[in-house]
Amino acid sequence: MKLSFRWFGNDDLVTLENIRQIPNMNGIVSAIYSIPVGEVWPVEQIKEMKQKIENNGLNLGVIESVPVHEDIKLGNSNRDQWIENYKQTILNLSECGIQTICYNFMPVFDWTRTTLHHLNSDGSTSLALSTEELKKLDPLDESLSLPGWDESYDKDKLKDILKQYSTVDEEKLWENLTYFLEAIIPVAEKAQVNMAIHPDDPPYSIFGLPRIIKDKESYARLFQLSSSSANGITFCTGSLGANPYNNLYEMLDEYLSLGKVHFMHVRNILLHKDKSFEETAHVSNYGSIDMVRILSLLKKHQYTGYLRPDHGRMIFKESGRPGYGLYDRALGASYLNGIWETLS
Ligand SMILES: [Mn+2]
Repeated sequence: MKLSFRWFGNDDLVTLENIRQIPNMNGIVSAIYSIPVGEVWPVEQIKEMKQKIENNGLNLGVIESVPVHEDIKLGNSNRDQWIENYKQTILNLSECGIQTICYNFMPVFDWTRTTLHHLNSDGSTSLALSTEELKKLDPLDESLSLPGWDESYDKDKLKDILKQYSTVDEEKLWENLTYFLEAIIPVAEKAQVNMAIHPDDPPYSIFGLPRIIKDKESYARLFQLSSSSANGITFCTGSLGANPYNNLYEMLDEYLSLGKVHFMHVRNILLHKDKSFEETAHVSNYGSIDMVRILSLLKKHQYTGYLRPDHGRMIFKESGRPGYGLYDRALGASYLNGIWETLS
């Protein structure tokens, strides 16, 4: 297991100088955020980012994410051009030594919460999702904006895209994912790049939009699409753990044995009866996920890929990007280091 940390580039308040001081921190997980979704990532820009990270004694381990253009997810007639661009980006990343690309296939909205500032009893704040609140949320409400949502859509554009999705059900979305993977997996395989699809977060339909990467059945179907190891996954404990029917340990055990796990996101959530949850400290007894069991499985299968502490709480009066402060993610990393050392 190689420990890594998400970094949002030069604008991130969390600096590489700080990240490198976290014990055993080896890799950086990042992306080029200035490139519009769907455009090719130029080699020069990838090299520049990589160099900056290496100058700080770290490695660019994983790209998270290369976003998939909405036309591909919708199966629109112009998708082939976006897919050609995506292939070129895979080749360019490969040329720069990148071996793992995280991506997702969630329509319109990326991860979704109902609050970014849930107040915990110790005074820290964290991201949370209330299923009751979620029912009341209207994505077309002018005043509503949550990070994780693509800010590049104005409300009219959003209205238009949601309308386009009215004819896309789960089956159609599977068809569109199949079309995409049939095009890109052979290219990734040849370039020795592992594609690692991230599960939907939360792992069920929201706002009437289809969501398909969410449970055991989804993964069985995904793996059937291509047996290539380039067709792999990002196993995210927090996302998959938000569905109480997902047995994380059985799933992880199986997918590791299949060689499908290329990247690990490790965080804890406290899951309630109605499927509402709060993101907690990484430590097992704060939430619903047994971290020792998760890391034991990685140890059992001699997992050599990257793992990152996922979202953290906001603690020590830190302000910044919700879920992505320095302090709680550093505490999470240290905790995971401790488990790993014990297992070793
Ligand atoms: Mn995740």
